[in-house]
Amino acid sequence: MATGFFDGVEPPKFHHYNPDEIVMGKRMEDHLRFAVAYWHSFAWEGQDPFGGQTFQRPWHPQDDMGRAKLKADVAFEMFDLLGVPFFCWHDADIRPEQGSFAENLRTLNEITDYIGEKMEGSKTRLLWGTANMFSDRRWMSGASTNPDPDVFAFAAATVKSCLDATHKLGGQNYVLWGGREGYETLLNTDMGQELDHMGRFLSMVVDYKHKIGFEGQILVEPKPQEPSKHQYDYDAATCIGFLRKYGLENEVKLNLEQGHAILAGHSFEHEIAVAASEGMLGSIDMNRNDYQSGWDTDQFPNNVPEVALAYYHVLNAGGLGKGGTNFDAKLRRQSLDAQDLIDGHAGGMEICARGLKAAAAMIEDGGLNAALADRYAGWKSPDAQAMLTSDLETLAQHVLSENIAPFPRSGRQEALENWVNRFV
Ligand code: XLS
Ligand code: NI
Ligand code: NI
Repeated sequence: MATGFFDGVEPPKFHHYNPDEIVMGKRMEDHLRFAVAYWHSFAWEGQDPFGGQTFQRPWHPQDDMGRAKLKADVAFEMFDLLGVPFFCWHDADIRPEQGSFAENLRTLNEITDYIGEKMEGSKTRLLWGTANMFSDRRWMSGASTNPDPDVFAFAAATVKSCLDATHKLGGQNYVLWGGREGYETLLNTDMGQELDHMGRFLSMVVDYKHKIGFEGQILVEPKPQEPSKHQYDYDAATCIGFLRKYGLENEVKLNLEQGHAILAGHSFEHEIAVAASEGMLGSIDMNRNDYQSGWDTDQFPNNVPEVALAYYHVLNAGGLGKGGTNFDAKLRRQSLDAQDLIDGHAGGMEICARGLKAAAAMIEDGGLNAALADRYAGWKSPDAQAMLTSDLETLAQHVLSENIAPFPRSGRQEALENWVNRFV
């Protein structure tokens, strides 16, 4: 029975997103793998640092199983309206908040059974599940990095329950984002010990994944700060170093978010290129930050050239694989209507479709990749390759005996930027 929440709403009219259109030999839907983020669309009540809820949905407040089920009913109505193939959740988004671990575990099991039944009547699948280990006050000093061993244990129990639930619902990935895994002041923080605990914790997650036969990817999500002053998973490069240090580089990949890249002082394509160069691109959280405010404003994307460059690097890396494009994006708190939820997502899907098509056109045109290959062409010669296994003395001798005098060549940045402009 319909909830009535979307009564009178105009369904999305797509001009660019066409799930069945073939792009570089693959359906557009299979490239983009869109997901709705349960937390922004259904759990967030519209609060900001200066004011309380603005949305007042019929399923708020979120402390009751009946309302949690209504929320799930509305969520699946929206998934169907949008035709999205995936969704994502934190435990705290889907179950009612009722206090003790045992009670929250019981309600998590009940609501994920309910969601599993809804999935049987829907084409929408679970892209990833995750644990909210940042909102409740117990996490204020961290989850796996908390100085209190009881919180470490609580975090282990929490992730176990969320990995079990993700597995039960056929999730294709499991994400860990450490919003409180960091510090407010170094005066009270033993950073080395906290990093060791975080590494050990992640190893336990990987061990448990194998034990239960979960075939999805384990992903960590970099973000430099907010809510903590400094977060250990600062950016893609920092995460990769961390994973290597704890021997997890073949077990864990990255979930990269546009807004987090900006907070770290990078572009989104920089983060994608860093992960791709190490074979660690797992999935993406698509949103944008306000470039003036400096917060993680989690807005729906609306800049085609930026999105196109992101997908250009995704496509060059071989695509998203088991990952997807999760709209980790929320409405503005004045956008109160059910229609706004549809318009926000539909707009994001359109922008991503345009970005994907532009990226594919750039790849099919081949001009950029040809210019790149040309720039490094000198390294194709056997003599140049031999230098890489040589040594400083031999190379110094080579420069002297051949009278080597390098001749600088243009990097052609303007021409390449003009080239991109033809497609976006
Ligand atoms: C917050 C993060 C969060 C993760 C999931 O900034 O983006 O939403 O994606 O915990
Ligand atoms: Ni974020
Ligand atoms: Ni995110």
